[in-house]
Amino acid sequence: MTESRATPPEPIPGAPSSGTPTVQEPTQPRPPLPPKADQRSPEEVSPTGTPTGAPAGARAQSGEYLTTAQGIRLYDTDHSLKAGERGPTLLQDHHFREKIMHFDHERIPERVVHARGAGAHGVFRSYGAAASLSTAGFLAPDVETPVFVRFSTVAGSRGSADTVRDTRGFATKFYTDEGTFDLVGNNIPVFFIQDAIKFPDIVHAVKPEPAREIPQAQSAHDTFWDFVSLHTEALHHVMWQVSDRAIPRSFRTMEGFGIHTFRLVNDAGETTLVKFHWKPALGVHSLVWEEAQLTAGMDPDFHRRDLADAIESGAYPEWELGLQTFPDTEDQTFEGIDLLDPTKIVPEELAPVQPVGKLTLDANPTNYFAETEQIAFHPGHLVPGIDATDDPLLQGRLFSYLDTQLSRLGGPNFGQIPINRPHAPVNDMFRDGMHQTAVHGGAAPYRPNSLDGGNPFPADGASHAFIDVPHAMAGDARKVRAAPASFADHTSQPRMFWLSLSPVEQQHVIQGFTFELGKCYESAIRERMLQVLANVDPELCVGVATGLGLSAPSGTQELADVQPSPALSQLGQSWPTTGRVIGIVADENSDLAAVQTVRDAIQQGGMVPLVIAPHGGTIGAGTGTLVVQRTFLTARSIEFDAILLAGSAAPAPDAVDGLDAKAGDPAHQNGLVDPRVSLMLAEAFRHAKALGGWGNAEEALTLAGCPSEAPGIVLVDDPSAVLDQVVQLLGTHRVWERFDS
Ligand code: HDE
Repeated sequence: MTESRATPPEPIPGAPSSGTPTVQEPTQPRPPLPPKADQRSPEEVSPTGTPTGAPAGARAQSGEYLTTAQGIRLYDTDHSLKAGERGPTLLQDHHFREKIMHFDHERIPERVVHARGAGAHGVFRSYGAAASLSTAGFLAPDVETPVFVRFSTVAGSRGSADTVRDTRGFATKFYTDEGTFDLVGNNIPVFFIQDAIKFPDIVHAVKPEPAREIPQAQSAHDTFWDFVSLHTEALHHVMWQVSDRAIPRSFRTMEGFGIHTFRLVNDAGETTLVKFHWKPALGVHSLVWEEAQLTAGMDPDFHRRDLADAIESGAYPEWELGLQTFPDTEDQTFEGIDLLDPTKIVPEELAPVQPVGKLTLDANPTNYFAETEQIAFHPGHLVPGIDATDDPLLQGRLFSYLDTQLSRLGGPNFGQIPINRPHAPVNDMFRDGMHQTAVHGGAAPYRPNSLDGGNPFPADGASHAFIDVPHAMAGDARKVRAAPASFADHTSQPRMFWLSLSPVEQQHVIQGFTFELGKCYESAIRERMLQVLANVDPELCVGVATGLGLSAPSGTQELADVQPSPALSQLGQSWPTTGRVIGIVADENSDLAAVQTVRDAIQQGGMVPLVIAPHGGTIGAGTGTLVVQRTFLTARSIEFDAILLAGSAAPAPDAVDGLDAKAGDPAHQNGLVDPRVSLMLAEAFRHAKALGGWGNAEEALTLAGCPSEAPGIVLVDDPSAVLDQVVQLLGTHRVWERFDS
């Protein structure tokens, strides 16, 4: 019998392929299915940057039949060639050897840091607002540039969970007409260290400890806090790292920062110092810590899935690129802040972020390995009009990123891998090497030459050459291993960050420190870190000390006299709700016509409705039939930004401890409401999520410990009105009033 997958009228994102599979094995030869509508592959350009005109997907598999790597058709790939049915495999089996040889070498080294990532294709549309500051063609008015963005965590291995407490990478490759520009940033605007030479040290400290290789993807362990407490320049970064910023709700709700100061140069040769910012259209929104921990177990791919689903459902993630600009003065400071120190920010109140263009991610990769894994970023991929500064962290990065690709991507020709190919002519006179895919003509790969008619010729500014800004060095510069005196201030900006947060966010910072230090084995490390915090703020230090059961030391220096920067808080505004996920709990007793109406309204509002029912398949009958996306067994609160209850969800037949241990939670057993639904509501309530319902939903909420008069609980008779109010609440991300501080 042949069946087709039951799909709701508007498909829910997440289908694995573009076809609907049949239960029966397909046996009729046919060409490979096309990619899904939400997928794109790298543009078809040659290894040397020439458009090929080949159709999209030309690099994918082709033809109806199974073949060897040499294109020879095969009749069997399930049996090796043997000396008789029960005999040994023959060395002659060329197909077996080729298949296993390739399989044996499928893995490449993962990135030393940022190994866990997810990527997407998109476009950057320039407003032109930076055109007077930089000659970069992609910043001219209305220019559209294809991009690929890769988001990542820093510490974990490739298979680690998405929602761990960590900094996130935010790396963007702009395929401009003048060559490739990479903006390789993070979601935290400052870094742990001030000089690249310490990078191996901080990374060794945060990675799993060497003897037991634990913990995975965690900073909550002795070596990390040993390093940080002895290395106070890391303090500003760790303030952000223990704050909500390090557990984002989604990649779509993160800011991005270039961190370093860069130098722009315009047509007249005038220079401006700048910091790059990405501002998410959806605002900055984070998980709460328990939610992040549950998610790491329930759905380790949470961020990866969220990004792909949002794009698939048309809720394209968007950011504005913004610039903070500073005069290029001799001392390279702004309002007393050293612009070369990557542990310092310039508050937006002192230098507003000026929008210069919009990034839209509108397509998922076709193949994770080919694109997201093989993409190779490099802060030295700069285009004319954008130059590096002497930030000692950036200087070291300019070496590291090329070097790392040699072992990761197997040689110097990684720029020819499809996702890395520039969209501008490449005429570099580099030759040969592992995995060379260009077929270079010509007789004279050197300059000057006469045998190739002199080609290639040097360009100049007028013909868009990259001209290094002839920036003056300090007259008395000497070779020293030293840092400027201003780099020694490690506490004023951590204090500014602390003072800029709302009370809820401050509580989360205290809790973050207490958790991380609480997981350290050595008391000396905790005590040393408290001493460091005492110089940031006494209330912070006391809060953490209390949780650790230690006494709070007094500071050893005067508290810095700083102004808060309101822009550092992520609360207090309302944002679009595009792509947010709303769970609807329903069963056969629910008013399914109302559920249908609400479900469609959610979809029309650009959000994702997921129906949660006692069993899979469908509920209801006839025109009122509803496709179920999650069951009481498979659903957990972490997947939903808000939950709607169409009735009171009576216990399902499998609501028994032996079948689903969640159902055994004594706190949620009352015989009236399914205990898994109660657990889901209770979690969503304490994670400050909006909850709504109609019919006898109030009973279910009350029994789950969610009083109807609590903030963010919407109980009215009209289901559409419930949805409207819940969506309103979603705009502020969470019902912050539920946290009592
Ligand atoms: Fe990186 N970093 N980094 N980093 N970094 C890498 O390059 C390095 C730093 C960042 O999605 C590596 O291709 C040094 C700051 C991102 O592919 C490596 C220093 C910032 C990514 C490397 C830094 C970053 C990387 C590992 C200290 C934010 C992932 C694999 C001077 C502005 C890019 C690779 C992707 C990846 C070195 C500091 C961001 C080893 C030596 C500061 C987003 O080359």
